[in-house]
Amino acid sequence: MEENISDLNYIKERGNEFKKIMLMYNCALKEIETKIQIISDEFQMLYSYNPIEHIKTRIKSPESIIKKLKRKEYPITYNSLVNNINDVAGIRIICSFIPDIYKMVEMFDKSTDINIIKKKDYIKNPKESGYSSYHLIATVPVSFANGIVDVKVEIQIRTIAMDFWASLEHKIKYKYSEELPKNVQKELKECSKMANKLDRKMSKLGGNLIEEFEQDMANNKKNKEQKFLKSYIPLIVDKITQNA
Ligand code: 0O2
Repeated sequence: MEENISDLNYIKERGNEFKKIMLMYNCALKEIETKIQIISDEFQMLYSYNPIEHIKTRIKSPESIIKKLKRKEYPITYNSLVNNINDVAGIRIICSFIPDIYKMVEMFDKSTDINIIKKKDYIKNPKESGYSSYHLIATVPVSFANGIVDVKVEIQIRTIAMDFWASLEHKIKYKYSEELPKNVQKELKECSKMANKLDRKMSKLGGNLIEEFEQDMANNKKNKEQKFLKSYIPLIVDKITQNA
């Protein structure tokens, strides 16, 4: 019989297993944060344009984990926590413009050390509440003394306007112990539409920035290839002719 962890005091005081699981998620967050920080630094250096405004990480609190397991009617055990809760470790990437979000997703798709297992596009299909963001569930390999473990991390990618709406809506929701009153829900949905309108307008204005950045990217790649051809190919050709 698996250990039931619904007693919060028990896991806080005696839950050694819980601490080990949380350590695993903490390490995964550090790994992924470093990888994203490198992408961000590289963008800044190569293209003088960085689609990332800022990054936030968080580990879900024990209270929140147990609440989610209960809400989704999953068993309240360690196994169930690891298998059913995808966002114990969460990283939020705040981008400047909407197209930047899709650029980031493209980059994650190409990454060989971050494995995407699920994608949810709440920008094209916002949630009933008005929430919009792009969610990725990924695994990152983390090296421990006993071997490598693939740990799940939720990556939320959104613009400043989407983040503004989600953060404030979260706070407003907290004010009410029960479900939000219908009129508040309606107003929040209205606010989400306004934020979306602002986002699209700003993205339209920033469109040239993105095009310039893409052009830079293409030129940079071309320059690098030309540099490689100019400096290394003659050496290789020399070597081949010497050996002939
Ligand atoms: P908190 O407080 O952020 O920890 P899954 O099992 O992954 O398929 P899940 O996790 O239920 O399903 O799905 P979802 O809805 O894709 O992602 C949940 C997370 O997105 C939430 O985590 C929030 O962070 C965010 N989110 C989703 N809907 C809303 C919303 O209407 N308003 C706000 N502000 N955030 C939202 P948690 O665990 O619910 O909360």
